[in-house]
Amino acid sequence: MADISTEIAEVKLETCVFNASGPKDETLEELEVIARSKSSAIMMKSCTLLPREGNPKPRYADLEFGSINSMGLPNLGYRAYVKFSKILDKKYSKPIIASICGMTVKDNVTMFKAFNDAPVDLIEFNPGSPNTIGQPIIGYDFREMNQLLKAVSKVAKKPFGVKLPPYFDFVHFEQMAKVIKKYPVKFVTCINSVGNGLAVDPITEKTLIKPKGGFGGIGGTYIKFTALANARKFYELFENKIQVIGVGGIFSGLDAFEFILAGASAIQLSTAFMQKGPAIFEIVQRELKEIMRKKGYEKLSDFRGKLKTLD
Ligand code: RRO
Repeated sequence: MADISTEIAEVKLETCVFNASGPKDETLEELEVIARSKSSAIMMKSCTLLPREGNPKPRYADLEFGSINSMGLPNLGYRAYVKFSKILDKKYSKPIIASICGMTVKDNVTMFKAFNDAPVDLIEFNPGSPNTIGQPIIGYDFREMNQLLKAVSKVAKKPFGVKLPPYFDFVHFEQMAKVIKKYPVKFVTCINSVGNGLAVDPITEKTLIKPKGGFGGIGGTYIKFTALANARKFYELFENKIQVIGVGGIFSGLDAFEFILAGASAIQLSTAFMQKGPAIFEIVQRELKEIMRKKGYEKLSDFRGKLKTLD
């Protein structure tokens, strides 16, 4: 049987497939569903200093080939996730990942410090949701990213990575990579949803979601090629010194295979988990093993990053 285990920042994962921050990972009940599934880690919802209700509903909609959301960062506040990590750590043996998404530099520093003393294995720093009303997507502001990474790097004791928005221009990839390389960032997660799409219902002539005039982050198959490009580009720019986790439009083992070929060390399921439920983790893992068996690959490093180009 093919071995699809991996390591992120030296944390061992039984398989390379786990849940993305966002869908169905806000409450302890939801996190326990993930803990009992085949997800190889328990990723928690991005948290803020104080609990947030999030944006008005409806704020998520399934689309033919994906999803649109403008959740607005609903979460129970970081103290709840510190507490949940202790409960999950006692009950289950899987790595636990906190996702931090503070509104200010100070909030982020406070939360990084708090998770230093919690039984989380990794931290995924999400510097700015695409849907927080009145807040820009921080990942597009390279100066602000530099300030944030400088501040959190000073206090972080757990290995951490950065969840990035999609980039579309080679210059932007290079600028972001240059900032990230200055700090002890262990991995990047590519990509967050593609910000500010618009989905309409032609019958009712209304937008599908309520917040922000109907604008929201697009996920699922629509964004797979953008996600693959981002995973590939950062893999090339980081030359194996900083790992890449792929997320965006992965529904099958074949999708997962493509991301690993592009250079990803692990992959996350977001819209697929939202739409298909916890059984999807095992399906993707089984399909990936089957593809590897047919191709004669025994482990991920046999093909990871080895995408061929036509020149
Ligand atoms: O909660 C959200 O609206 C949200 C977040 Br924090 C994020 O990082 N990405 C997204 O698509 N939605």
